[in-house]
Amino acid sequence: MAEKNSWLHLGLGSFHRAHQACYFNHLLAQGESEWQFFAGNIRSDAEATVQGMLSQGCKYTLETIAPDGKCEFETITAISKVFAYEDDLHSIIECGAAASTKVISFTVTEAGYYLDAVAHLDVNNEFIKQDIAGGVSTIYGAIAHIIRARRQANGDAKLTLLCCDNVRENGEKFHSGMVEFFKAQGAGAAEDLAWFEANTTTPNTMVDRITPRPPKELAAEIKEKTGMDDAAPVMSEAFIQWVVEDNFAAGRPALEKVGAQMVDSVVPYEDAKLRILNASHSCLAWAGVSKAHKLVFECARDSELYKYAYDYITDCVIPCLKAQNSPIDLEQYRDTTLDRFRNDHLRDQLERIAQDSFSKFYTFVKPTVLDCYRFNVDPTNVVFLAALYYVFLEKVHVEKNGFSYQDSSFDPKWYEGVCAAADKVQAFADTKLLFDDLGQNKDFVQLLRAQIERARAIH
Ligand code: CS2
Repeated sequence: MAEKNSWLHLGLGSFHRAHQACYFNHLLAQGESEWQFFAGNIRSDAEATVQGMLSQGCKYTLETIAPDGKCEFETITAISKVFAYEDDLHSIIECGAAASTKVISFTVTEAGYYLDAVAHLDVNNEFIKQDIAGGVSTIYGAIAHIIRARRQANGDAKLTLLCCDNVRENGEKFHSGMVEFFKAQGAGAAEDLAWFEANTTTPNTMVDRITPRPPKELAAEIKEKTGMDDAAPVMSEAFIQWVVEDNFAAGRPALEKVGAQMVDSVVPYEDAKLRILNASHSCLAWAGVSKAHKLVFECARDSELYKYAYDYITDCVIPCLKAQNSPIDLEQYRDTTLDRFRNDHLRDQLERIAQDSFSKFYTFVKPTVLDCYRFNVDPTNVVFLAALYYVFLEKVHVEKNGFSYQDSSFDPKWYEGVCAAADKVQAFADTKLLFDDLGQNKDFVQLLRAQIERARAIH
C-alpha cells in the first residue's frame, strides 16, 4: 500500500482540537484514506492535554453546544499520532522533514508571530533572539529546523505551511516573518531561505469556532451524559467555519467535502471576521471588566454593552468594508455573530478574550480606526473601543482591580512610559503599533479624550 500523506499540526490546544481536527474527523468518516493527521506542541504548556490524549489512544470527546442549549458529543479519532513535548522538538522536526508530510499547519496565537507595526519581525524579542541563535521556542525556529532537515534529507519535496491564527493575511504575514527570520540568521541560512521560497506555499486562512477553555466540570459532565471517561475533553459552540486559500504546494485532502470553503482570496472573509467577531469580543471584554462581568454571554446580554458592539460594527466596520467592496452580507454577519455571543450555555471567560489584548487591539481594531479616517467614516464608535482598551489598562494595571489575564504581547515598560507621561492620552495615542501616525492628528486625540471619559463612566 502506498505511504499516506501526512498533515502535521503544531499547537495542539483546544482550538485545533475543536476545529481543524473536527473537519479531519468528518473527512475520515467519509472514507478518506490517503491522508493521516498528526499533532504536537512547540511549547510545554499544554502537556497535560497531550498526556491525557496519549493515555487514551489520542482520541477525545468534543462537546458542541448550540444557542438553544442542544449538546452533541463527538469522539474525535482523527489525530493518529500525538507528539509528547521534547525540548529540542526532535520528533516533530523529524516528522516535518519527512517527504510524506505535505502540510504543516499551526495555531500559536496572534501574539506568536512577533511582528511590529509594519509587519517586520521583532528581532529584539528575547524568544526570537534565542531562535535566531538556533532555538525552537517560536514557530519560526521550529519551521527553520524542519526546513533545514527536509532540504538536507529530501531535496525539493514541496510543502504547504498553513497559518490558522487570527492574524490579518495570516499566510502572507507568516511568510514575511519567516523570510526576515532567515535573513536575521545570516549567510548560514541562505540555502534554507532559498528552499523556503522555492518549495513552500503559505496560503491565507480564516478559521472560526468559539472554543472556551475547557471548564473543570467538563470531564464529569461528559461522564454523566455519555458514560465515557475522558482525560482530554474539549467543548465549543456548534457553529464552525473554515475558509482556505486554495494554494497547496503538494496536494491537500478534499476539505470542501466536509464544508471548508476553498477560495481564491480569503481576505474579505478574514477582514470581516477579525473586525466584526474578534474586535467585538474584545470590546465586550474590555467594557465588561468595568461592570465586573466574568463571561462573554453576560456582556452580550447586557443591553448597554451589546449596543457598544452593535454600534461599532454598524457605524464603523460596515461602511469601511463596504467602501472596499466586501462581497459579504455584513449586516447578517453582524447579527449572527452577536447572537453567537449570547449563547449562555457556552461559558466563555473574559479572561480568555482579554488574553493578549495589546496584539488583539492592533490586529482587530486598528484597521478600522485607520480606515475611518481614510474613507471619511465617522470614527467615534471605533475610537470608543480604543478608549475602552485604555480604561481597561487603567483598571487592571493602575487600580489593580484583580482581573487576571495574560498578555505576552504587552510590554510593561511601554505602559510605564504612558503612565509617567505628562499627557498620558497623548502618549497612548503616539504608540505607533496601536495607531500608526494618528497621534499627530489633533481631531483624533481630542476624540480619544472624549471617548475615554465616556468609557470611564461605565460601571
Ligand atoms: C476570540 C477568539 O480570543 C479572542 O479574542 O475572539 O478566540 C474567538 O473566539 C475565535 O476567533 C472564534 O473563532
